[in-house]
Amino acid sequence: MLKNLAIMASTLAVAGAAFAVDMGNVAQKFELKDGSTVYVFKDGKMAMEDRLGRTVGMKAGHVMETKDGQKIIMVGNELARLEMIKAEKRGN
Ligand SMILES: [Cu+2]
Repeated sequence: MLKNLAIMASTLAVAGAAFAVDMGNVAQKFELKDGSTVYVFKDGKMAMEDRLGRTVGMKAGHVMETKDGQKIIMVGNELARLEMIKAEKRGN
C-alpha cells in the first residue's frame, strides 16, 4: 500500500514536470477582441483558441486584433502543439 502511494506520487511529479516544460514553450498569450486567445511559442510560432477554449486553425499571415487594439500577424498554425499542452493540462 505504502509502496503504491510512493509510485503514484512519483508519477504525478513526472507529469507535473512535463507540463511545466511545455508551458515554458509558450512565451506570450494575447486575448483578442472576439474573445479568442493567441498563444505565442518561444520560436515565434502561434496557435489559437476560440472563446470557448477550442483549438482553432488560422492561416499564417492573417492579421488579428487584440483587446487593447494591437495588431498581430499570425505566424504558423501550431494546432498539434497547443493540443499537446492542453492534453497534459487535462492529465491525459
Ligand atoms: Cu490567429
